[in-house]
Amino acid sequence: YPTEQKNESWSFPKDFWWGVAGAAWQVEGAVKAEGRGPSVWDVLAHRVTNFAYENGTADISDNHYYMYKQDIARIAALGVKAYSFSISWSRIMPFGRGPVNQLAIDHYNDLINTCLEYGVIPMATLYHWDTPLALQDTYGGWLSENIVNDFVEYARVCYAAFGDRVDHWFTVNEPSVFCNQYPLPAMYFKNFTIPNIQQPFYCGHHVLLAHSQAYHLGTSMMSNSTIGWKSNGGYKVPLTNSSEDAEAVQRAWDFTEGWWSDPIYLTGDYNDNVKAFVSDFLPPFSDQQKTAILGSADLYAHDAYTAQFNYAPDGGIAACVANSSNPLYPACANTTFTYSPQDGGWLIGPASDPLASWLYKATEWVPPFLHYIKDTWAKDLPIAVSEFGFAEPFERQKSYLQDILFDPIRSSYYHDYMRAILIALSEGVNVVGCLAWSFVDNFEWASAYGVRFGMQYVNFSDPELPRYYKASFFEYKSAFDIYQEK
Ligand code: GBH
Repeated sequence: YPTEQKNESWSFPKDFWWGVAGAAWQVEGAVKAEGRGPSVWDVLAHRVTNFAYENGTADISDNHYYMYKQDIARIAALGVKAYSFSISWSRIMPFGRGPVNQLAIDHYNDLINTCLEYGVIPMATLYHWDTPLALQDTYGGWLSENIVNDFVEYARVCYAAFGDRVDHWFTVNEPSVFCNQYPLPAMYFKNFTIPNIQQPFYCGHHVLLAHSQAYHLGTSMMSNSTIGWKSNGGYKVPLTNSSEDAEAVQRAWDFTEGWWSDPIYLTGDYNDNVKAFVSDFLPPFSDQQKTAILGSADLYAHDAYTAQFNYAPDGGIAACVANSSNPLYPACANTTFTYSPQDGGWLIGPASDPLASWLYKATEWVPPFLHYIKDTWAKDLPIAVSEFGFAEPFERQKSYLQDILFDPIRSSYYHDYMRAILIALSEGVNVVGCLAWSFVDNFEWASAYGVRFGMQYVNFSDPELPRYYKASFFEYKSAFDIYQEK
């Protein structure tokens, strides 16, 4: 590599949380251990044929439930400052509500204490998609307003048990992803009579209510807490400079980040595009609900992986309407991740892999993206990149260990992404931390073990599940160390 000149005007602030992230269902395994109740994902993986790649399950996955001490030791050995994990709701409350499972409390207590012993800041997400199956079966999970109280009670148990040592909380991970997962496959889950296209929006409504109440509860129970939620999406670039494509970009913002961020940071209510779409079937938020939603976050946390092009559908809105889809809905804001002549040469990554076609290394868009988040929603609040990461193309997974461990595309992603954060910082965007997804290869939802995001390789064929650092972990470390304020 050519030697780079250090840019003396760049630095990561002293208290910048340079960290890594994971999520309960993707890394823990031990799905039947110590009183855990099932979640919807256990059913999706076990019962729905081909729902997960090669019908993989997360029954064992990384076995992090038992290997967390060594996992924390291995990240601490590289100087990692923060570990963002999620708590499994159906471990804490096997039925989603009612009895609390003390073994699960003991488990997360020990995980948190281990972080603290190693000087790693623990950051907890309450919900990363693993809805307790009992709640889905009883009332349809997030489709029902009943989940609001149950989520808040679950949050109360977690704050009471862990809030003396955990200051950083996220309520929900990426609601536009898990809400768009509704309807769940009808054969295996009760069909809750709400029309399919409306289901994501019922889910979203209850997420905003549950999040906002859990936020206020946490603020009242803990004195030093920082509580947020994790947004997702990516920088949206108009494919051409036509006004139709500009409108498509706006629709795309409105139905991803804006669906949540406009209520939480701007108005307490949906943006006009979402409102117009949902007004036929959803009750409006009451004034009291709006007041609770507005301002219910101490930071703007974004899982910001990539960028995308958006463009109006062929034939424009008229064609969308003719196809009887609502012109406001994102179906009328087409998204492409494909290489485009104006993209400045995004490096082909797993986008060439059918299992991760959404992911390009588009780090040149990170500074404008962070500015957009600041100008549009965060304003004076801190911004965190609460997940970012890259999967090497699928072909490499099947090749030799030395190829897997030397992961140049992921390495260059982390290198360039860290530079992009430095640029944004130097331009006055208050980025307080970044959390790399992920510290180990893990169960990548529908892509199961077919797509690997880890900065550590895990040999899933070896019952000991050994971890091996990949080159990208060291790249991530040096990209931080060089610019860390001493
Ligand atoms: C994160 O989501 C998740 O929080 C984490 O659990 C996951 O492991 C990680 O990303 C890596 O994927 O295939 O075109 O339908 C990132 C946001 C939203 C990106 C859904 C992929 C599917 C796009 N993800 N999206 S597409």
